Amino acid sequence: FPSPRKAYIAALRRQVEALQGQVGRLQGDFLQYKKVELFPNGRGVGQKVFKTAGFVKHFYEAQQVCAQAGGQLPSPRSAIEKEALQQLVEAEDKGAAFLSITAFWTEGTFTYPGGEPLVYSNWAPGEPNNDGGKEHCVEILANGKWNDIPCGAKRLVICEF
Ligand code: 291
Ligand code: CA
Repeated sequence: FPSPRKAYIAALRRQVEALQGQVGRLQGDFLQYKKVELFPNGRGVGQKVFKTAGFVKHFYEAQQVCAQAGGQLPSPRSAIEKEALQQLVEAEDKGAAFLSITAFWTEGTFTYPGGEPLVYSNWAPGEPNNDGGKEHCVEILANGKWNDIPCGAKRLVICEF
């Protein structure tokens, strides 16, 4: 007969093997639902997911839409994140989309919502130009370039999760 200690270890081993099987199946199921969820209006980049709402709103309403969904407006922090957003803008074909980035606190200085300085930008040539002295929000165009615009303009809503 196995000693109580050996029997205990054997039981633990069976439990670990069962857990490994369960985690493996969960990973497979999760990958499947990720694909389903991102088709056709979402893009996953690392831990981030961008998803378009499919409609246009003023900046403040767009901000609320994303916050209510538990997300926020997009803060692309690298070229790869910018490209994912660009793909969504192109695919949706409803014109440019809002970014989270604004120049509310310091005219001419664009920041993330918390006020942190930008770690990445992709301004179109000559932008930001604060046209008319009232462009404190930012759009990403179908070519991926950024332009400052009035926050009262209506743009495609994409949220970041
Ligand atoms: C021109 C440029 C931009 C400016 C834009 C605004 C957009 O780009 O002068 O710097 O931000 O016009 O007129 O304003 C609104 N309300 O959309 C046009 C194309 C990007
Ligand atoms: Ca501008």
